[in-house]
Amino acid sequence: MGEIFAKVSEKDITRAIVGGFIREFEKFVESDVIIVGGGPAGLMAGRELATKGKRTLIVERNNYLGGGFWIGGFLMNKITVRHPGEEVLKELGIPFEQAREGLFVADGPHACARLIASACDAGVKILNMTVFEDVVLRENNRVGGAVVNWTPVEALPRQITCVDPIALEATMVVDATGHDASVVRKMEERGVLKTKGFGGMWVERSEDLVVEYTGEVHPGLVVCGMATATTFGLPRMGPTFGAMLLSGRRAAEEVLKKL
Ligand code: 48H
Repeated sequence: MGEIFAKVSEKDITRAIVGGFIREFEKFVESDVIIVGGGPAGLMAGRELATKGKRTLIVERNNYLGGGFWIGGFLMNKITVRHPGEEVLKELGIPFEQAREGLFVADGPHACARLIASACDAGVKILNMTVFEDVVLRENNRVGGAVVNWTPVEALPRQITCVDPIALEATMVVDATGHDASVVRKMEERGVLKTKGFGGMWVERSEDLVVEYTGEVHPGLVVCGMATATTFGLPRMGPTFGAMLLSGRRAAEEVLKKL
């Protein structure tokens, strides 16, 4: 029987994985920007920043990227955007249909896959299965990076892990952790910021407000996406994602002003 595949053994495969990881990881120990959370807002922000040549790292606690963008509303694999969100769908090459004037519907997995690919193509480095644990703080509590750990370590009971996290430095940090607003909440724990919790659903107000409030909430820290609603007590918007995409874009613009 002829052999189809190249003659490569287990040690070569292990070396390729370990070497590849270490080389890349070493480079991203210090980034221009760390984006915590790889949902639609974080991916969009990452894509825009990496496109501008900024060293951009996305820290994501799950194995998969995309957050709530995969399944959209009610486990039905459909995501919607209101005008002008469809312009971003077009830009990303995501097929969509018009549901009614000003409202567009797309397939969640297709949209999500395209957004992830576009962030990767732009040069974003992804650290998945990695959970944000704390902030690095400098003079006057300026945010200077993120303290992270492997998600499986965090998931184990404290008494059998005791694994210290490690710190990654960055000029800017973006909280794109969705409803949790994990980074802003950590600043709240430290007595630096205060979150209000997101409000009840009101699509027509919420999306504009989320984009409007996206920005720097503390020196070194920008908030975007649903985390903006949690931080400022803005109404939620349900399974419509135009504001997540535009808020991600706005976060990138705000970060660029500071780099
Ligand atoms: C590492 C973390 C941590 C952590 C969380 O939830 P997301 O999809 O967030 P957005 O803001 O990009 O989009 C929100 C949208 O999906 C949504 O839910 C909407 C529009 N809801 C409206 C409504 O009315 O409810 O993604 C956040 C990502 C996820 O992948 C998390 O796993 C990740 O952040 N994450 N990653 N460390 N501590 N916390």
